Amino acid sequence: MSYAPFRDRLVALAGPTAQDPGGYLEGLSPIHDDWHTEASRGYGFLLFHNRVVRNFKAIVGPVVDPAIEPFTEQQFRDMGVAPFQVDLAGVDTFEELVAFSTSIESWHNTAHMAIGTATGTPMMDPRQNIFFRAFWQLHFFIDDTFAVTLQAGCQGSDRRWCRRVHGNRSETHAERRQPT
Ligand SMILES: [Cu+2]
Repeated sequence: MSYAPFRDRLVALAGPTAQDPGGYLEGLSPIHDDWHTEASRGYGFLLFHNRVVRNFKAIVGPVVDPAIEPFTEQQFRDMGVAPFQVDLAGVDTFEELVAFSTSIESWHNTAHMAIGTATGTPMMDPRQNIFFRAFWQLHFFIDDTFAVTLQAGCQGSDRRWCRRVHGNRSETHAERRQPT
């Protein structure tokens, strides 16, 4: 899977910049740009952004005032973004996770465009958008949604994708709470 080298780059970045929020964002910029030119991403879309968001919350979050909150449904609507509608309770097999990742990624592409237009931020440029609040508000929302499906996947009868994620040594907070 194409995600692994990116995971390694993110891990290598987060260590030395743990006390350097500006350095973390500067280092993330080219990694994020490379990621978005990667051809087949599959559910790596969720894993990549999950790690990016986790690192951001730990390294940059504490120095951002006011704190960044995920966009609400109403805020999405006000920017012309149709709310993301998938029954998350149904996402508890590996195949469903992949389908969920693909569908939220394509929704997120449309959202990037509309939010860029509504806020005047360069949301379509992966090198620049990470420096803007709107990017993180969108990705906090997506990551919260991912966390719900991780719970469902780890608790469901088909736990393959839970293990598959472990197989790539890509732990998530939900997995750490509920190791398989
Ligand atoms: Cu994005």
